[in-house]
Amino acid sequence: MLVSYQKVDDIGVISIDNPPVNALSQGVRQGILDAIKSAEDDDIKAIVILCEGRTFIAGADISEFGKPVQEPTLPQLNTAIESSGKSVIAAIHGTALGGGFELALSCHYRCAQASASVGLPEVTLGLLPGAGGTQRVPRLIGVKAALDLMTTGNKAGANEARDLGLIDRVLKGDLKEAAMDYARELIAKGAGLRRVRDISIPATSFGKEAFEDYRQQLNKRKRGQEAPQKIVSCVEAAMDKPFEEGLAYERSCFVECVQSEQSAALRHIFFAERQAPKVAGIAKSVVPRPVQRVGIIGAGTMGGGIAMSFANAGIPVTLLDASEEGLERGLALIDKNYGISVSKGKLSEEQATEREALISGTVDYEELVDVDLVIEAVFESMDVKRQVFSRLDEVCKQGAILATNTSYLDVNEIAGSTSRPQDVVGLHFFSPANVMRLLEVVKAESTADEVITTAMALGKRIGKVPVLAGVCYGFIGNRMLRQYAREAQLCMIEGAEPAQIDGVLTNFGMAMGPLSVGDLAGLDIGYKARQALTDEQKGDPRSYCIADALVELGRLGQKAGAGYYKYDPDTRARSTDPVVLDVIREQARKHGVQRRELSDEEILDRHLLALINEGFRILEEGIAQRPGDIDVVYVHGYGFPSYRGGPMFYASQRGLGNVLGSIEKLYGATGEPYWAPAPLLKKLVASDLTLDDWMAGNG
Ligand code: 3H9
Repeated sequence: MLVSYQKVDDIGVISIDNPPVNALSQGVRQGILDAIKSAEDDDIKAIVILCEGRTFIAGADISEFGKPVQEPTLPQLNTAIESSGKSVIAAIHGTALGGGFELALSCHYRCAQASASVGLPEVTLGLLPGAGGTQRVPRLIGVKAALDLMTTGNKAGANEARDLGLIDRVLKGDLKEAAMDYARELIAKGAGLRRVRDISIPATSFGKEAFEDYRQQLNKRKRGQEAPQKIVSCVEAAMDKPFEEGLAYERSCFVECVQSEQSAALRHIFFAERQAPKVAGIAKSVVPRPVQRVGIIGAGTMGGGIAMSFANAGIPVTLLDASEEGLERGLALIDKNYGISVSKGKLSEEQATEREALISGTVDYEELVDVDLVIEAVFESMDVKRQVFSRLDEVCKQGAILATNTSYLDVNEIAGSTSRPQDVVGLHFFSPANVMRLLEVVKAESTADEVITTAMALGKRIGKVPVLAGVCYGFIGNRMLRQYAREAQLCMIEGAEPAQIDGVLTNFGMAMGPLSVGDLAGLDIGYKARQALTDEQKGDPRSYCIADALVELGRLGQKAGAGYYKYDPDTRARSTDPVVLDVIREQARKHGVQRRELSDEEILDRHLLALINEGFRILEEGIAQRPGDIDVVYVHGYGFPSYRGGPMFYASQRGLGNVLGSIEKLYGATGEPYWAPAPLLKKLVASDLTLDDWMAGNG
């Protein structure tokens, strides 16, 4: 039964049991409403609402959005709870989120276990709290704190929530017993009904100007997103309008959000992230190997970032470098990074010290005999990697997983340099590895299912979003990135300035434009990598000649104060540099390119279509398991705006026929083989199928 009601002495207990997270599906809403009605008629003095399983209600059932609304709606239920003539007490454990916390806010009292947390994360789904949250929270904690809570979507731990005024009591001991004691205490005190809707917000507490400032700040922090701005409007309504009118206004804004493309995109990403670690074809009986200690080879920026990711999750790490100096530099960088987290208030001194203590350094491979997993993050050269792996093969215990963080190299070949290819896997982290959430798990020909399962479980344990990729040059993300980066170079040589290209892509919502990314990463990296390639491998010289010319002028990017832009040495502010424009024109002349004006639309389309066309190839070749995996890769590894759902979702929204038509036009105009439409895209359009149809096996 989803909801049960039981009378215990003079208290009615409503218990919700809808695993895994007690989401408020229609059956749950109906069950609670029925139970409230039964309790009203019963001879009791108070009602306690609590949940079975691992958590209090984690929100509305997200999978119901976009489908016809079924009554009772959550706002209807919450009104019924708040209107109850008996005191209703929410007893929270785990996470009370979104609609779940709004239900608790409609109760007359809230208590929570110390380990619980509460929050209104709707904004992360392109929504706003639509069951009274925007009207009740400001009444409880004031306008500014309410805006911060709802526009960030951050959770507050029980103690913090009590200090803010969101909950009334932090409980000790067993949830049910402690909640019943609290209810008895309230009855004994004659505490009565305390309805949040009856609390008024002082009209002077946050003026019109303050709302305007807040909106502008949000425009910067949440550029392009609709829901955060609507949250501000709802909170403004909470101040200006009577409760019922505010609630009606909130409802209309919520309905607009649910129907928006942004919310559809964010909900897609929510489910895609959770789907990604699931690997088709691996039996449920395959269990992950235990991982208690990790080794990392290479104390550079990448190795250090990976070490921090594990230490942050409480997993001890042995960091190995070939030289004492390299090791010292690496450990010093880790120390500096933790120091920055402390100075920004993200970690306490104590937490930083604890985490740092989990990382020990060595130059001796023998110290890796006990590790359960070792991740190699050394220089990107097959010879060097082969040497490292054969050494690991000698020292590591049987059953240890040997992983490479390579971005491009053939994981099959790396696995072949060991006597245990079944234990070798790619674990491709993204820089900065302690921050970026994407983890590509690269399955080589011989990688054992158990190793993949372990990698997925471990990825989740350290807070990453693991995505399975097959072996090919660049796996999922970097293989697509090559196509995208090529278009940035070609748009430049054909007539666009770096600032136009970056501007078009950041206006679309990308975290950074492609040329700013190049300057940040350092232009010398690509340059060095190209030096190792033959002319044929390098491809069309127009797609790298400007970058090469800049490197040869010493313009290595931000670190040199100059790259595609020049950078102010003090503020790091970037500006257009006429020298670069000369270089671009000179290269265009050299390669016989007639420069012209490029429209913003053309620039945007070429970049996005390049990603999408390659995405379809990757899908058809089985390099990615599903379109949603590609989207997760782009959102979490490459700054693609989550509110656009990733390149494949964007393609579906735009219409595959339209996408194909645009790619065919580019192919017709350029004749370049990379613009030949991906066969899968053609096939789907020809048979009028969607990507979902294809995934369901109907292609
Ligand atoms: C809302 O409430 C709107 C209201 O304001 C207004 C309404 C009118 N619905 O994350 P996990 C599934 S908007 C449906 O791996 P964890 C999830 O897909 C909602 N399904 O577990 C997964 O399925 P599967 C506001 C949901 O322990 C399984 O549960 N609330 C929902 O790492 C386990 O999830 C939120 O945004 C849902 N609401 O984390 C909270 N939530 O096993 C969203 C989860 O098939 N949820 N599932 O892959 C979360 O943040 C995390 O799930 C939570 C648990 C922290 C609760």
